[in-house]
Amino acid sequence: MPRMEETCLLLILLLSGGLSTLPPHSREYHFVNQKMTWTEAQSYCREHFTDLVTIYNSNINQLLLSISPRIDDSAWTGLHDDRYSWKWSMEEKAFYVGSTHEFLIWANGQPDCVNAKEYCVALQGQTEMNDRPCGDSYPFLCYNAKNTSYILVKESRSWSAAQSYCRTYHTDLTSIRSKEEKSNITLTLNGSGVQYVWIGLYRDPWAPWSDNTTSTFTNWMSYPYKEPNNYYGSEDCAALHLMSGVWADGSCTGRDFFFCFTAVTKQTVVKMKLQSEADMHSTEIQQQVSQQVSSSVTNTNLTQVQTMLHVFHHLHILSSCQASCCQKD
Ligand SMILES: [Ca+2]
Ligand SMILES: [Ca+2]
Repeated sequence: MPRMEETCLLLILLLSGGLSTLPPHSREYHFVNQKMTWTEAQSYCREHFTDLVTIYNSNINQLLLSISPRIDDSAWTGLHDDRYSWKWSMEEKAFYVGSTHEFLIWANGQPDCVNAKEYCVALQGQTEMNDRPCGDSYPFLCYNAKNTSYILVKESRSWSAAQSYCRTYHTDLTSIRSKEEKSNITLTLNGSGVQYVWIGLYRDPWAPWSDNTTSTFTNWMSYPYKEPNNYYGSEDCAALHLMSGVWADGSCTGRDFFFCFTAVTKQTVVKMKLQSEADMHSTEIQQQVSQQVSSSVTNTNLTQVQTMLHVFHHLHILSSCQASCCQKD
């Protein structure tokens, strides 16, 4: 008795990755030949592409040079420095310290990030805050949570050495999170004569990038100027020099060309050939097969991947079982 004819089905699955799982190489880069402020450039990139560029390594830096003109001018990157992105040492999470605050008061003109080097906060004149170079040595204020006390250590140390001391002998460098805490600290400092005293406020400079990712790669100019230098006092955005590819901080309100990127959705194509004695021309059978394949794919290690199956658009019923396709044995 002749065997029932086998039909074969070719399934092509397109698996599309979510944006957050994409490595940097699946991005497309764009040079925008218009001059805008950093904020305008950011809006433009977000509207027309994905965001301002993040530079993860020297290859991307080179790539940006290769798509832009060699002129003595600069283009914004997604790198910026947020002067209000402070954290308390004790909590290590973001704490917004705006320009005005009930009990945290910045001294006149602060935070000014002189020479792009001031990323730790000291109380100045015992009451007002000033961002200072973390390597400077000052007396410091520890907090002891066991007996809710504030301890002034008059021996001068760098901010991180002061932090280690407080963490070893007490709880941490002090926070100032309420009016009460502020008055206790004022009492502790009263009559001590200290000019600057470290508290627990600090920040990570130049992080994150506009698209909210972080990159440890930097390519700051080292000669003739050592950048970033905050030379004009409000240089919180980073531009790439189009001749040399090195970076410099500049005023965010200045107008520059800029680089955007587009996140490219990664697609993995999986081809499957199925053979069966069932009638593959039957829509019902096709649906069953498709459902089974879908569930087996989504249950595997591709759970991180947003799985989209376009099975039926790419479903080809092979006219006959060619040797290369479905021969048994
Ligand atoms: Ca300062
Ligand atoms: Ca500069």
